[in-house]
Amino acid sequence: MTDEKAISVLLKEKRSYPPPPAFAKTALVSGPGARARLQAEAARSPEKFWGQAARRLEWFKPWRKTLVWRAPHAKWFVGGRINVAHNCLDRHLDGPARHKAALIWEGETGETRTLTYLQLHREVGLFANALKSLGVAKGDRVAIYLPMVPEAAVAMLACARIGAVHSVVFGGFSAEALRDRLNDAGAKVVVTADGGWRKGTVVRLKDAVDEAVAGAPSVTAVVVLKRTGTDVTIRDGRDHWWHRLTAKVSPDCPAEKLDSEHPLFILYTSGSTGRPKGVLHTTGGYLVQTAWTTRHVFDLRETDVYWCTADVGWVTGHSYVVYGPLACGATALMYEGAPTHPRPDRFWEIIERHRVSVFYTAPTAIRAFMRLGDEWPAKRDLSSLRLLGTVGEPINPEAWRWYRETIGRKRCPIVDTWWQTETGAIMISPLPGATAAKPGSATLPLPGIDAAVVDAAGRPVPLGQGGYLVVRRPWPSMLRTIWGDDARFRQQYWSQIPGMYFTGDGARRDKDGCFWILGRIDDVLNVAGHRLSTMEIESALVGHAAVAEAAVVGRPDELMGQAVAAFVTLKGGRAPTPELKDELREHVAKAIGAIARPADVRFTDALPKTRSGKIMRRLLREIAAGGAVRGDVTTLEDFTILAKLQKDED
Ligand code: 7RM
Repeated sequence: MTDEKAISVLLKEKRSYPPPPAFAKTALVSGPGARARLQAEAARSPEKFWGQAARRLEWFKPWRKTLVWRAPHAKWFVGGRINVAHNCLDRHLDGPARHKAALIWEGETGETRTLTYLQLHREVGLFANALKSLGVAKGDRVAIYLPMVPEAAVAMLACARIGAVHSVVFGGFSAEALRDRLNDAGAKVVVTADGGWRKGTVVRLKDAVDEAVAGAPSVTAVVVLKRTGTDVTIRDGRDHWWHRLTAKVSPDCPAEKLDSEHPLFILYTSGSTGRPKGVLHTTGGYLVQTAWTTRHVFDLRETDVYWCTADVGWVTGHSYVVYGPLACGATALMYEGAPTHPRPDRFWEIIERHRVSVFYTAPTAIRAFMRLGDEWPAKRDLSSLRLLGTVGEPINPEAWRWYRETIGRKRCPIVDTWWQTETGAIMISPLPGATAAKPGSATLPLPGIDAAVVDAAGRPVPLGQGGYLVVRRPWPSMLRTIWGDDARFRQQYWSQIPGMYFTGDGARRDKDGCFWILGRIDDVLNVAGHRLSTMEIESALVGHAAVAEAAVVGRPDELMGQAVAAFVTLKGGRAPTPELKDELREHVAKAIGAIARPADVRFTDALPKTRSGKIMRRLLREIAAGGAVRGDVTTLEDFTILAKLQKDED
């Protein structure tokens, strides 16, 4: 890139886009002054601010104290009693939302289903009683391994209704990954389907469940939804068809009056070790912040058709497909299948067909659509859109502008929302009627959120300088612990920077105080917005009989943000063949899931290590990226390895 070009890119990146006046005029929070006032008010007393937000929900019993903070453990709305399903469903039945569409679903094969709040309420009541009939009680763990069908939301809400703790496992995870999660959570019941549709073929979910449950002794029952009509084996006494089970029970199931801190769900996420962590979220605080952020970040209206494209297997699906929108009484769209099936304009077709007005997706999807060409969105009527959002990874300014111009047709503000599985809800984001957007920046922490960029000692770094992204005060939807491993919770998030929650991300702030996320600084990869641990992939690789040692790093990928690059040394006598490379790729896909399949596998005689035996990851990252190795390599044990690694470029 010439200097001139580089400078113009920089200048362009610095351009800011104020809210379109027509949008700002009617927005919930309108103009930068309004946000600043809200922000200042919340900073003076975060507890008062969140208390006000909580009063928009229906509590069976009011809380005594808004926050009890014994670092690193927070309790929000202490003494309060509340039920998430009651707030997402029953609360809307007395008003005009009673017969409003709660969920509009479209299957990959083209069928659509609409469930009104009243209808969804009934389905949830039925399934809650079905769970009870299997012996599920308050506090029991229920695993949900379903495709993107309305029943996924029904199963989650049914758990919430009776106080069972759900653990949704993404349908793309392998049987082995599912088994590990069942065991870690001690799941009593698994809810699954015969199969799900993906790119025109059936994903055989029930087979994976059978394999997983064979190694998960805590599971006493499996509920199977008939979705694809695929042949499955039904084990007598253990397996139950969803439709048979719900035919035998009443739809009336009272919502349990749960303590505000009652566990709502466990969601496994990758950390910097090989074992996934069960992030635990609880009831009151989680719902308060997901509801507040859904309403304000998406400037949600009664009349919106809101579509978040995330799978319910990820936290975005929990907070912004199911709980946030339903708590707000919104109409949420849910789509089962692949974004480009059967044609590259499937998403735009869905927006056109259902008149979607708020659309929330991942940068990796945006980049993929960008590549497919403007003719696909151009053919569709996207005039219903009024707001766009992104989540999951940093968005490159080029994709941001494409999104704004080609999808938003320059009318729609874009909200770039930063948050994590652990934070439960959006933390840093524009408010679309108030904050000027900058392509690539999530802009400002939301009111009531004390995010900062600090050095290793916890001191704020000057504007413009990179540092660690931390949160200094507790927030309502924060994770409460790691399921079954509070020591890891303390160690992972609260020990690196004294007295603060460490996010694992690096960031810097510009002169306006806007946050620019620089990406993970731990051993976590972000592939197409999905979190993967390098260690987890390494341990899968060394689980293969031919592998002696493995090191996994991320390398930049234009489409997916990052791609998995593996360096492998083989056991004596094993030949480094192309077939073995493919075998190792498949091995990882089987152990974890297709998303973890390495893009590159390189065989090497040895891995570059420091004298103390640490794998030199920075060096491997540079090799994987294809660039020359720069910087200090004086601690490298064997320089010849470096030369060999760089030569092997196939
Ligand atoms: C919601 C979600 C969390 C990690 C996080 C970041 C990255 C997420 C953004 C982002 C830049 C964003 N949960 N990340 N959102 N980076 N800009 N707007 O993605 O637990 O799966 O991942 O994702 O690194 O730490 S997650």
